[in-house]
Amino acid sequence: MISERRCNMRSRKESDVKKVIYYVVFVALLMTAILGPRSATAASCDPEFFNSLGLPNTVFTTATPQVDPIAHCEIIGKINPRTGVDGKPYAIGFHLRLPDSWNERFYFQGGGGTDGSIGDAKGSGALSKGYAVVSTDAGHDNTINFDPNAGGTAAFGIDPQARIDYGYNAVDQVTQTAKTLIRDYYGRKIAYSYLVGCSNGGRQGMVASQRFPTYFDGIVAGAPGFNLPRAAVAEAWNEQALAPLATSLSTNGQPYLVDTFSDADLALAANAILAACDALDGLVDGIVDNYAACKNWQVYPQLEAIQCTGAKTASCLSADQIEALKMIYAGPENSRGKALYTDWQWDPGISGFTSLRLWSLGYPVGAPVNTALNLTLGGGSLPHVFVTPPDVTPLTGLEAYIFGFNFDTDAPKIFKASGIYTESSMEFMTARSTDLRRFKKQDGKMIIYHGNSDGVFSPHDTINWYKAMDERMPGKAQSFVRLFLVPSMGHCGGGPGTTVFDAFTPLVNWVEHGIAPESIVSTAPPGTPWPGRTRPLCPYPKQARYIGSGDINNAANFVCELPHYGHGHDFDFHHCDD
Ligand SMILES: [Ca+2]
Repeated sequence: MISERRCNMRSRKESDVKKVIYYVVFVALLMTAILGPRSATAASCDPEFFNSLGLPNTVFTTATPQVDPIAHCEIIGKINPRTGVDGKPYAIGFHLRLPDSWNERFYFQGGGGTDGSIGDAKGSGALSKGYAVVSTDAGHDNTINFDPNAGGTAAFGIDPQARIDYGYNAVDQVTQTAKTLIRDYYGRKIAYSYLVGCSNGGRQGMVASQRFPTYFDGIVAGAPGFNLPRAAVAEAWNEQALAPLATSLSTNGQPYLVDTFSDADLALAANAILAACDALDGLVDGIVDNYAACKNWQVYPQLEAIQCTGAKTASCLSADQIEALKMIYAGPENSRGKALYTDWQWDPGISGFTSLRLWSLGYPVGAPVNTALNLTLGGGSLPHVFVTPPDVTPLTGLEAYIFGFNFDTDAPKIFKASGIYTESSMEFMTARSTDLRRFKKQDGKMIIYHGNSDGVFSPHDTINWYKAMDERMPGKAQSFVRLFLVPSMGHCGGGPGTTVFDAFTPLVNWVEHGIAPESIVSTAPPGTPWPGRTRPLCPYPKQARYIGSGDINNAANFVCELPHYGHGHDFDFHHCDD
């Protein structure tokens, strides 16, 4: 607008007058910003000040000056305190930190799992850089709402409002409240707003981009559980695929899964996948960069090559183990063969802790206790939060619930609404819309990342959504949303790959300086076969490819380019189409 006005100026004199006016207005605004009415002093960091703002249905329990890691005001409060249908108190708790040296930016720190704790509100270092950071329990408190007779920390799913708060309303309420508090505290506008999260926090990011597209300028959505109820069905599928391998019972009298695959067995599977797919990207380096080409027809023969011909030994997998892997990677289906989620990516990260070990198998704790998150976290959330009405189950019955979950009669309950539960979990939990026009229109930018060996959310589900969104937008997804697949990475981190990277700084550069991320450098941490190795992560559908010379442990010798498909096979994944 200013440049248009400049073009229309008729005389030098008028131009000079306007310059003076602009200068005076600019100085006045500057002085207001510096000296003007602002309450940003440590003296106002007390609950009375925040209560005096008169925010409806909001109670402040704490406002305390803090000095660690930098000087700031720490605020803890509750929105909409109320009594749930189970007679227990509920509220949307939040934790806000307002640094004395504020950089005029707002950072929403995404939650994780089924939430229930207010988080540290330090934003993985963002607070130290001057960001005002908020985190939230998403509408329930694990110390209050825990019920051993109703799924433990998943008991909040009995309360319809707590479901909706968890699904999307907490993101809405906490963002609005935090933004108001920040503006009132500093007496200044927020220059940029960000949401950064992984897993359920990544889901919150996608929820924000679709339901509240004007709230954030930039979003990092890691391993987003944007289709979580379907993924929860897949969790049950995996456990039932593994159950026949169990040779003993858990303390709850159910198949004990921890030893159905040893770590050595998972390494055998990883080596079979490497044998099938490592070289497809042009470089044998222990990483499958051309994941698009790594499919069943490549991997099955290599798995069958390591099948035991006699008794199980350390150097072979049993036929039942291989069958279970094929079932898991194909994804859940009902008895009519209809896919209920999606299939998964064959990737050597299968041997990493945050893949099958953490989610489907579990890890040993001494006693025969099933520790797989699919049986504990998923065991609580599937019956209490995702099916409607909730199937109230005591903690000791969660394993039996998952092993008995029926893919014909129980799986459809994630689409059901009934009685006081007016929204199905596929409504209140998901962020599957491909229409991101409003987010794009207000210049929103989003970076999504996803590990190819994620143990709970399939990278194919995220890829399928991205492809559909790109078609809908149409073909303009790259201009505002970029998806980075991370070879060998499990859920939100971990795995034998270059799994350490910073997605937030590239997002800020994109939002504030218009520099779109063409690649993100990642590093292999200690514990991987090549600590210190660096690689570019590439925006889908591009993949990292070696230039043919130079150190293969240096990202500088790789470029991001479109995959070499080869063999005439397309890149469409098997997926559900409800
Ligand atoms: Ca390779």
